[in-house]
Amino acid sequence: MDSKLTHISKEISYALRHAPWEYELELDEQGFVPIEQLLQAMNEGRDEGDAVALADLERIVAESDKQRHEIDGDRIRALYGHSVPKRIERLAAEPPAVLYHGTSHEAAQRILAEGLRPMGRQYVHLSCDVETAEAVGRRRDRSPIILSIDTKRADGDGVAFYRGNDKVWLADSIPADCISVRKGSPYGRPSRQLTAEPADQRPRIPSSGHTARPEATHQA
Ligand code: HQG
Repeated sequence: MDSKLTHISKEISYALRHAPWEYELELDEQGFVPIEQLLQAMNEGRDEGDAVALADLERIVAESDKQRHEIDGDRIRALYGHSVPKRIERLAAEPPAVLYHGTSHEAAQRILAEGLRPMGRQYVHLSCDVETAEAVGRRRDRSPIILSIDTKRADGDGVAFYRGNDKVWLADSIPADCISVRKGSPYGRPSRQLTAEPADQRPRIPSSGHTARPEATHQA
């Protein structure tokens, strides 16, 4: 995907995950907004040559490295990552027996003690495979800790799981007794921690007439 589409993708994630009000958008219960309204808001203050078109959104959905957004008829939504106060409704579903979570040494120590929490987002984000979890964790740590989640045990504890996309599952929280270390040593010498920011601490910088900016963590 070229850099123009990557930039647009980050702005769509920002609008649909974190700040729809900055675009005068209102997410419906499932997080959808009318495509027409999104395009209109994104094109406000943009030069004509830089205008975002429906074809750009379609290419982003088709060509992105991750399934971040979904188009359904004349609507579009973010599939995961939300931090907006209004909770996006999701149907509980049965996850694979084991899911993974990639994180920093420092966070892993806390997670093993107190469980996984959604922090700045609406849900905890889990990966279907170790490779995806590694990529998520590398946003914060050059040599991330990979945690395994025993989803059957979590189910026994009353935890509901929700499907984000083919590789991402969501949960409200995960108790510590369902989590084990799959890879790495959380108490070993931490590698240099990187600086991906939690969803609630993202600074704003101007972009295309809005106060929006691409997410620090998105496609980084
Ligand atoms: C950590 C990106 C201390 C957690 C990614 C993580 C993903 C705790 C951070 C998606 C904790 C939250 C989401 C606890 C959790 N104590 N730290 N009890 N519980 N944490 O960004 O999962 O590219 O909100 O380990 O690839 O890293 O933007 O969640 O480090 O799919 O599409 O708190 O965002 O996708 O950070 O990433 P985040 P995440 P995109």
